[in-house]
Amino acid sequence: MTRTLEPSSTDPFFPEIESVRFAGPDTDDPLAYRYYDADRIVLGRSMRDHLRFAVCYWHSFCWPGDDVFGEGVFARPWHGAGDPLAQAERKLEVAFEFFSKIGAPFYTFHDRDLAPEGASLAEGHENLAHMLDRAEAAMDRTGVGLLWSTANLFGHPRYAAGAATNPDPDVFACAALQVRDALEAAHRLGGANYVLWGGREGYDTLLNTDLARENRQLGRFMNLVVEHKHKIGFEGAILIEPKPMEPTKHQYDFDAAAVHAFLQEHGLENEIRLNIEVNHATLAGHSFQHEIAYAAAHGLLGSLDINRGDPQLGWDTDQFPNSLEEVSLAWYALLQAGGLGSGGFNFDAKLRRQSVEPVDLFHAHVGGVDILARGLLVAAAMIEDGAIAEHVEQRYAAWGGDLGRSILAGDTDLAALADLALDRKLDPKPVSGRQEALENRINRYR
Ligand code: XUL
Ligand code: CO
Repeated sequence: MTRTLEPSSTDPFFPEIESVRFAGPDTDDPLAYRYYDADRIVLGRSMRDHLRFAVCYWHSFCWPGDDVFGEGVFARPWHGAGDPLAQAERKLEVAFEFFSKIGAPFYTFHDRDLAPEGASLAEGHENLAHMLDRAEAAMDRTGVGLLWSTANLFGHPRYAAGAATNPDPDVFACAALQVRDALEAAHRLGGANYVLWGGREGYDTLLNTDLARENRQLGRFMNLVVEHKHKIGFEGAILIEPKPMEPTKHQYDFDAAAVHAFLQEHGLENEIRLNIEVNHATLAGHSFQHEIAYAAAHGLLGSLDINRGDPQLGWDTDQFPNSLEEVSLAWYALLQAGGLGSGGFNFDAKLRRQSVEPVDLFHAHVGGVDILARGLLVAAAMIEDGAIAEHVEQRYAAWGGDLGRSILAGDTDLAALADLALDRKLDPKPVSGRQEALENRINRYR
């Protein structure tokens, strides 16, 4: 199915593919949904509303399939030499053809995915304005919405030493231009959220880095973004995407807890929430479920980037999800927290480099959507059964008694508790946590 259309062609890029439909678990059609039945009601909401999935523009339509050892292999017509704006226009048409055929309610983009950089800041700004007109028309035509936009503050050489954390305030101002434009783009296109991933906000060595100063700069930048959001009346959520490493040795937004502390320090804990990505959690030494549960426990849950890493590789492989266990446990944490609100599941995932045919984009997303739908069903069964929640409830039941309540209410102090322990000759015994039994129970829900 590899073809060589000119960038200017308006022919369908995926002519062999009709819209992807739900055909049920027994179908043999590899390009049909087996579990994702958009209108099926699960725990009182449609699967469509639970998933709110998004296709990311960058991996699926911008990345040419290169890696550090080799050049691009995908040979999409808009990747070769030619007028960058004409190529961006063709890429946009193909992207919306794909979003429509896969049935995606949302997409996500960086400013530079949509529009070429140009020879100057002014040209880049104009290119984006031009492409936003096209994007708006395509969204009106197809009904595809924007889950979030973001600014690429890591690709251009000026950002080699960071954007907001750069030693040069001129770079900070260039970043402000890009974020203003990308945030206003989200506002104009009715985006549900705006994301900030600190692409190069970190350090490679402390020998050349003033860590405290860079923290102040980053805090100032985030406050400027929030002020601008309110100034223009953007109602979507502002989200930070934690990641511990890559491209820098140490990224400041290491994990949910590090970003939580940063937000509190800069007075932003009620303004910014989190976009949690599966493999960023793994790279930080956590499970995806942990990062979701941490964010939810602190009122910071925003949206999810739903890709995965590889157990043998220590870098960000950005693979499509396919582990039912990982996805189900994430859903369980999510459903217990009441869902994602304005967030959704963004496939920040890319094909393997050998998956050179356009149809591979369909296989990847169909599988990703279906594993999410299946995970939702497992987690819904866990919730409906209630046995696991009941176990947790029982485990902490004593905290509902007089002693537990008085400790948490602040009615006692350390010395009084010490005396109480002695007076009552307390001798608590270990209680089984039942981990194996609970793990066995999970396997019943599949
Ligand atoms: C990088 C990453 C980004 C963000 C958006 O690892 O996940 O694609 O999601 O900038
Ligand atoms: Co991401």
